[in-house]
Amino acid sequence: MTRAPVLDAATASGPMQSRYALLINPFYPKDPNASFGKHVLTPTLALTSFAATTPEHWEVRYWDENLLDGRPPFVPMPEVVGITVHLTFAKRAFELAHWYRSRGSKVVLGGLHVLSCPEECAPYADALAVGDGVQLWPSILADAESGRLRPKYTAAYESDYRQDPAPRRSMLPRKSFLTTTSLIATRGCHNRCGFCYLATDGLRMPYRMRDPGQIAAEFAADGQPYAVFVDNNLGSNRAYLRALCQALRPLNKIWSAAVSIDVTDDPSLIRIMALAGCTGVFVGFESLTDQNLADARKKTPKAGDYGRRVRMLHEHGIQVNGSFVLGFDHDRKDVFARTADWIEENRLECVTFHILTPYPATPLFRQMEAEGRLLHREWALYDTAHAVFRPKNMSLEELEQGYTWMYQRLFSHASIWRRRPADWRAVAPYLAMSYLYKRSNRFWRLLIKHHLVQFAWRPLVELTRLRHVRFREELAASERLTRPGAGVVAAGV
Ligand code: B12
Ligand code: SF4
Repeated sequence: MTRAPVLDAATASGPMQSRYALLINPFYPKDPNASFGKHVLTPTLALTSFAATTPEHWEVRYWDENLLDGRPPFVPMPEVVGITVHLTFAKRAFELAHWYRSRGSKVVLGGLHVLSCPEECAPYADALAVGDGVQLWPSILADAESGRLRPKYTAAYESDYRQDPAPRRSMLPRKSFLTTTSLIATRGCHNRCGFCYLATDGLRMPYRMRDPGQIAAEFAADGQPYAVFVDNNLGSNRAYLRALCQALRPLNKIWSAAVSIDVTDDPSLIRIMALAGCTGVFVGFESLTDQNLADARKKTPKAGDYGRRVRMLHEHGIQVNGSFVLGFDHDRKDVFARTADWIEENRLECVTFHILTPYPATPLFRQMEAEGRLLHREWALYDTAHAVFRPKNMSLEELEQGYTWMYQRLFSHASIWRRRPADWRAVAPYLAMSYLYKRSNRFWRLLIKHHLVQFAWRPLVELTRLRHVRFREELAASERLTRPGAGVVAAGV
C-alpha cells in the first residue's frame, strides 16, 4: 500500500493499437494512520466522467494502480494515454507519462494539479487538459487521430451541467470497490475557504447542478444498494437538495454525501434527506475554534453550536463523519485532546484528520509563502498527513505527533466503544463497521489484492439498507420524531 508498481525501463512495448485510449489513476502511498478502506470505498469520477464522451470508434480502458493489480497494461500499446494528476501523486503520473511517451503513445495529462501548476506538468505531456475534461476529451481524441494534437486544451466549468453524459461506470472493476456508484450532482460550493482547492487562482466554478431525475436514473442503473456523492458540498443550494431528495426517495436505496454543517439550519431538510435514504454525512467541521474558521473565511455556524447540529443529524438516523484540520494559527498543543474529547462527547461515528496543507495557487499557499513559512515544495508530502509549513503555536514535531495521536486515540477500542450510538439496536452494526473499516488495514490489503472488497462488504451494506428502509417507514409514519437517537449505520463513511 506504500510502493508503486515497478515500471521496468527494459520492458519492450507491445504493438501500437490505434484508436485505443488507456485512462490511468496513478498510485499514491496510503497513510498508515487512516483506514486503507477509504481508498476502495468508491472510485474517483475524474476519468469515468470524461470517458463517457469517447467516440464510438475508439476503445477506452480504465486502470487504477491503487487496486494492487500491478502496473498499467502495455500490450497492445495505447495510441493515447490519459492520466489524472493530483499534487500528491504528480511524480508517479510523470513517471508513467515518460514510460508511455518513450514507447510512442501520446500522453494527455489532466486534473487538479494540471490546473494549479500547468508549467510544471507541460514537459511530461503531449497535451494538457486544463479544466473540465468532459468538454475537452472529444476534441483531444479527434486531434490525436488527425495528428494535430495541441499542447494545451482549456475549458472552464461554466457549461450547462445537465448536458454532461452520465459517467462511464461500466468500465470500472465492480468487485474492487465497496460501491461503484460514485455520484456527482453538483460542482462548486457557496464557500471559498482559503485552504480549499476551490480557491485555486483562475478556477471559475460557479455552483452547477444536474437534473435530480438524471441522478436518480444513474443510481438506479448502476444496480448498487449504496451510493457515495463525491460533490464538494451537496448542501450548497437547499432548494436543489430538497428536489434531489424527492427524486431519490422512491429508489429505497441508501447514500452518503459531503455537506457543510449549515445544512442543519433547516431541520425539515434533514428529515427529507433521511426519508430519501441519507445514512451518513461527511462534514468539514475543520476546527472547534471560531478564530480559525474566520481566518479561513469559512462561513459557518459558531463551533459552540456544532454539538446541537450533530444531535439533529443523529436523531434522523444520519451518521456523522467529521473532518478536522489541525495546525491552524490559533491551534496550540491542547487542540488535540480538546478535539478528541469533543468528538467522543458528541459520538461522531467516524472521523478524518488533516494537517493544514497549503495547496499551490490557493490564498493559504500565498500567505504561507509571503510569511516564509513553507518548508519545501515536495508535493508528495502535501498529502495532509505531513506538516509542510512552520506552525505558529507549536513545533513541527508536535503537530505531526498530535496528528498521529488523534488517529490512535479515535481508532482505539475504548474510543470506538465510547462513540457507540445511543440506540442499542444500532450498536452491533456500528461496531462491525468500525472494526472492519478502521482497524483492519492488513485485512484490507488482502481484500483489495484478491478483488474481494465488494463481496466482503455487500452483506453489511444490504443489512444497513434494510434497517434504513424500516427506519424511514417509521419516520414517515410519525409527524414528528418521537424516538431520539435512532441511529442507522452507514457502511464505510
Ligand atoms: C473521490 C475522492 C477521493 C477518493 C479517491 C481518490 C483517488 N485519487 O482515486 C479517496 C476517498 C480515496 C480520496 C482520498 C484522498 N483525497 Co480525495 N477526493 C475525492 C473527491 C471527493 C472526488 C473526486 C472526484 O471524483 N471528483 C469529480 C471529478 C469529475 O472531478 P476532477 O477530479 O476534477 O476531474 C475533472 C477534471 O479535473 C478533468 N480531469 C481530471 N483528470 C483528467 C485527466 C485527463 C486525461 C483529462 C482529459 C481530464 C481530466 O476532467 C474531470 C471532469 O471535469 C475530491 C473532491 C471533489 N469533489 O473533486 C477529493 C480530493 C480530490 N481529495 C483530496 C485529498 C487531499 C485527498 C487525500 C490526500 C486526503 C487524505 N489525506 O486522505 C486522500 C489521498 C488521495 C491522494 N493521494 O490523492 C483533495 C485534493 C486537493 C488537491 N489540491 O490536490 C480533494 C480535492 C478534496 C478537497 N476538497 O480538498 N479522495
Ligand atoms: S466548505 Fe468545504 S468544499 Fe466548500 S470551499 Fe470550504 S472546504 Fe471547500
